[in-house]
Amino acid sequence: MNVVSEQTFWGPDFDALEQQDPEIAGVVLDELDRLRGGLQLIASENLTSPAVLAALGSTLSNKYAEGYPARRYYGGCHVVDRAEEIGIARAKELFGAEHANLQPHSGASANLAAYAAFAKPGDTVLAMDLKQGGHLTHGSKVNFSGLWFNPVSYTVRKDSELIDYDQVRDLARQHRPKIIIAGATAYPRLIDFAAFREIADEVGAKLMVDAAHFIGLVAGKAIPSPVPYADVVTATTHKVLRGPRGGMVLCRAEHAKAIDKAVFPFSQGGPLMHAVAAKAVALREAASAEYQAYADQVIANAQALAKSLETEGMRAVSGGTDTHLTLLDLRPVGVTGGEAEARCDAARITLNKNSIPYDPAPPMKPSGIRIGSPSVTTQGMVESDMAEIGCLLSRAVKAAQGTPAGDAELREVASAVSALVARAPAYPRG
Ligand code: DSN
Repeated sequence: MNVVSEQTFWGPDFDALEQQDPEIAGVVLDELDRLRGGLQLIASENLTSPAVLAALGSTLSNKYAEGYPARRYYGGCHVVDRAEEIGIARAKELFGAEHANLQPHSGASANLAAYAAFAKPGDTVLAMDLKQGGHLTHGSKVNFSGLWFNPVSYTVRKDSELIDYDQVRDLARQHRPKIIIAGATAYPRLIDFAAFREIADEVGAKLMVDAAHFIGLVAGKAIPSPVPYADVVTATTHKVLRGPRGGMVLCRAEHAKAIDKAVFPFSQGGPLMHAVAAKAVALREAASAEYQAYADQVIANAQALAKSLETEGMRAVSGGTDTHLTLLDLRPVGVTGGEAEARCDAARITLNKNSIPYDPAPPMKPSGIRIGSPSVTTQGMVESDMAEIGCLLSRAVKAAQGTPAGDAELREVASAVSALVARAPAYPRG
């Protein structure tokens, strides 16, 4: 990572924040300490560059710019237009896409826009079951996707824990969905986009790939791209891609108008121009040779970590990973996902509990954890560090928290974590 001084890092006005609002300045600094002091293994998080943070903390936040470049509902947009034009051009170039929209505030907003472009309330949408690794916006009953549309869910196979493409085809033939969604939040393996395209074509559905998790690996040319196969690719910009929190849509030229209208004015008002500019910065970074090496290392690290945890007795769902994330079944070590999350938290290892496919336990008390390598790889860690992390994580997961011996063990793991991150810190001090 780039080395930066505290001053550069937070912009020239951090002093002003400290003077005017010490409470919030304290939150900002405490969060920086938290990032620096522990291991961030949440698969959907990353550590953005100082350049991305600078764009986010800029006066571009002030500007109302409803509409699109050169077609705005407000005056004075000629400067922010440049940020959006540059960002769109970079996204199209990086992903080989015919059209890009950088305005979605989040991945969920990008998905809402894709639904709005291709379906009407009541239409059928075929997507992966949330309990098996899908997303809330893939048809959950508590989300617009399940309330306004008719969701049909596909699953993974019980034996291999891989997507059951035969079942996807059968369900598509039976239900004739308007949209088929490929993509997940807890699926560690590559997705066969060509197979999904074939099924979508057979039933006349649009193919939407929700690439939120893995778009950064696509940007780094570390895994195959869904862009040639999909009508629309939705994504977040803050996961492996390492940009600001936000969303993005890539699509074929024939869908450009429908997608743009579905983002604004259908589902959003003014775009967040500071975030759009920060997305442009991240897209430039992602086009570099350095980022490509990063994307390869993210996968190598995820695989090394999965292997190390399997040696410690945990079971990697589907037998491993091809991506940045691993889903671990903790039943072989007799610990619940919630217990593991709490124990790791106490040891300064941040991860999340997660359901595993066909989990016999309820979603709030799932049997697994999900871990990812994007943040530790940004810190410059490599496979040998993953072996050490695997060992520490395993000690934390197995520590009987609440007993004197267990709590002592967690304290020991926490200090070993501190020593490890001191060698490859997040946001190194200048
Ligand atoms: N919350 C994201 C994740 O952690 O995967 C998905 O929206």
